[in-house]
Amino acid sequence: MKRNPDSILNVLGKTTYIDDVPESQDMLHAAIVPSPSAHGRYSGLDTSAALAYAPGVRVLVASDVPGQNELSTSIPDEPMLATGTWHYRGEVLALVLAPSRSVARRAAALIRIEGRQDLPVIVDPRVAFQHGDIIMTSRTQRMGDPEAAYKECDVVLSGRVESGGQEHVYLETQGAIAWPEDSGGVRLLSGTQSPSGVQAIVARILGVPMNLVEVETRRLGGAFGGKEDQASGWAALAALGAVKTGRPVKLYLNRRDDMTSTGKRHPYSSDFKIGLKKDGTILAFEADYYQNAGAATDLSPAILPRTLFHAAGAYHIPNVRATGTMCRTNLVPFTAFRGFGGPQGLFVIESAIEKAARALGMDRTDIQRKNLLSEGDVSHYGMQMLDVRAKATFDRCLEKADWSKLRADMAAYNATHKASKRGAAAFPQCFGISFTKIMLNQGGSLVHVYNDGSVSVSTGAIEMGQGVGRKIAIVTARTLGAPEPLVRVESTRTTTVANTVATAASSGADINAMAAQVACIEIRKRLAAIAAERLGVSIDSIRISDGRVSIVDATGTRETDLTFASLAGMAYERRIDLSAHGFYATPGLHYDMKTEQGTPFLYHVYGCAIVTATLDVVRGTYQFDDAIIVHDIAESIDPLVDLGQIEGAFAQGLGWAALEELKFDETGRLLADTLSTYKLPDAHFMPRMDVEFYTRPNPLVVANSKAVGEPPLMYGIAGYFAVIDALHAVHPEAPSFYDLPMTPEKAMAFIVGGGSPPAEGRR
Ligand code: LUZ
Ligand code: MOS
Repeated sequence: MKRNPDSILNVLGKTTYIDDVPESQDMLHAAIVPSPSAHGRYSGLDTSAALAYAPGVRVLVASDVPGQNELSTSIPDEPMLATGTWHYRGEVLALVLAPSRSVARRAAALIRIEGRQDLPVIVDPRVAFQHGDIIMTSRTQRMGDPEAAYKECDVVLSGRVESGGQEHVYLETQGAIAWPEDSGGVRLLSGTQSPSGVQAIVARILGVPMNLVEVETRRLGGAFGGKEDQASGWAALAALGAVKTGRPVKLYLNRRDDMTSTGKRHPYSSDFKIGLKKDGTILAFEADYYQNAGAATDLSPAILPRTLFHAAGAYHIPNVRATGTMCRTNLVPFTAFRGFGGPQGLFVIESAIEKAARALGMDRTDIQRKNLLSEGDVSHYGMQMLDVRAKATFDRCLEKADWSKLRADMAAYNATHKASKRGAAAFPQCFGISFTKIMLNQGGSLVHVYNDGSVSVSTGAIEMGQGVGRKIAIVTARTLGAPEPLVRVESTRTTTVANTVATAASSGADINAMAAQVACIEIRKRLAAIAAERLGVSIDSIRISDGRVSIVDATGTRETDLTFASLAGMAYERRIDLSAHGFYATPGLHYDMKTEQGTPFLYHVYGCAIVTATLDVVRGTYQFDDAIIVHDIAESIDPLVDLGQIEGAFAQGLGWAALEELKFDETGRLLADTLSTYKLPDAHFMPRMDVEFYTRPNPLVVANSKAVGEPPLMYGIAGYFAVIDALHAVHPEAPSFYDLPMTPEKAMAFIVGGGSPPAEGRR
């Protein structure tokens, strides 16, 4: 099996990131001055000590911004540099430039805030909601009539669900280098998922047209959504510095600044109500989601609908009401994170089903199975579900786990073991693929074939370790008929492919490999015409594959002397264009915001995970033993890349569900703001993983594939309920608690408290 070339260079330490770019003598280094509390007012900054600290120190504040001092792409509520108030801890008050990074940091620490007055702090989304502190208005999706349906139900249950945020912990922290240009604009190397997005913001900040700002991104050391919207501020600060000083400026956050000043996954607090028949059929479900949006709008208006779209999970529920509200708090603006509001919604419906299973005395998987989506079902947002793979993957997963036997074995184990208990849970998946904002579902490419037959392909896709470059190279080589080693995937640049969208929503390969394919089909046609003419056969009989040209007709297949490279040379001699631009816009998407009905997704990804856990009853600790995953990959473009995505996403999901604690105190201070205190999943934390691909082709997408980036993260939810299951072997009659992440502290509180839920109000 061939490997992703980037991964080999990564392992050898040869790939270059922004921090590896050689620094010129004249380069200035930037440090930020973060706000000291979560909410406050100030009259000014005393910069005298900072300026006197060393020669060449410069301090830039809001009044230095030549254009608009605004980072938001929706409601203008996010100044790049604060102007007299701050709304979360870590907001940038000033930018300090100096000839070295350490001087910049030390000078920044000498800046004094004048007339500081701290203001009341809200960290809890429900409190913000009570104060009317919300962003835009609440949104509600509905189908049927839950109120009426409850009357038909044998049990109706309600509950409260908390889910914590999550730090991205990309290996490479946020940063950018900006070079001033003689045009008055800048050239930037930016650690972003969205070079066009950064270009637009930088142009706005500088007050110049977009054509004076060029943004390049070679690759990222991880992003996970954290650099979808939030890379732009750091790039724009560097750009401001470059334009103000006429020198290159490098801004690279250290880990603590990054953890304090950049957004994370949204914490949610939610209420649900579920109604079922005795046999486990779900008739009605309602949910209210209080999204902790933080202090600025950011991507929250795109994330909230994804929560609503995933309210019913992988189930068909005839009566649904889902209401979501973005609540403004004094925490860092929360942002995109792999799953994008989907995991938060899915945890609520799975919690409701867990509660129902207890009330009905049923196996949770029986309720899950009974209510799974079927072909042609209409979702609560009015989309007809086609090519549904929910039952197929669920049944296969239970079969692989030998579920009945597993349950019997666990019951026997739990009956004979006092100090440890085992538990298991299944999680079925249904995740919608396409950006929730329809406009974003587009992409472009530029393909050059050089006259020696080597190929260069550019798209809007950003390689962040997920292997999108590898997939684009494979599709390009296949479509052109060029040998794969001759295809080079270029660095992503706004001057090469313009008006792109963030590499996000799992759709990086779907959109960009499609766009590359469109361009390659053009070039291939031109080359095939040359071959047909040279060989004196019809163009339809020309086959170009892996660099060789053959004739395929009724008489069979004949090899020829022509090669892909010789055709390229001939095209150049004949003055035939060897370049093409491709464009792809996802077809068939529409959505009516008034009725909250439509077809917002091109398709869905299905799958199922079963996770088992062993709980140490004395310590409250647990370990995950096995994870059996059957994942709807369709036809994999690169199985190794896809397996890596599934395993990595699952690890991240299990971390979110059962380990990582993003804790803020009442003053809005992030308690774990370094990697020594923020606990992450590692190889020891992870269970044995048995991943099976469900391979039914998906004709809607390039190479019959499916998007893979985000969906497997949600399998982590099975881990939460596996521990809950084990906890109930200790206190079978106690009610469950739905407060993610599971932690040993919570498990211990449940055990020693005789099954009372751990204290609330942590967020
Ligand atoms: N980003 C975005 C996303 O802008 N819209 C989306 O729907 C989305 N979904 C998942 C991840 N990022
Ligand atoms: Mo997004 S959460 O950047 O796919």
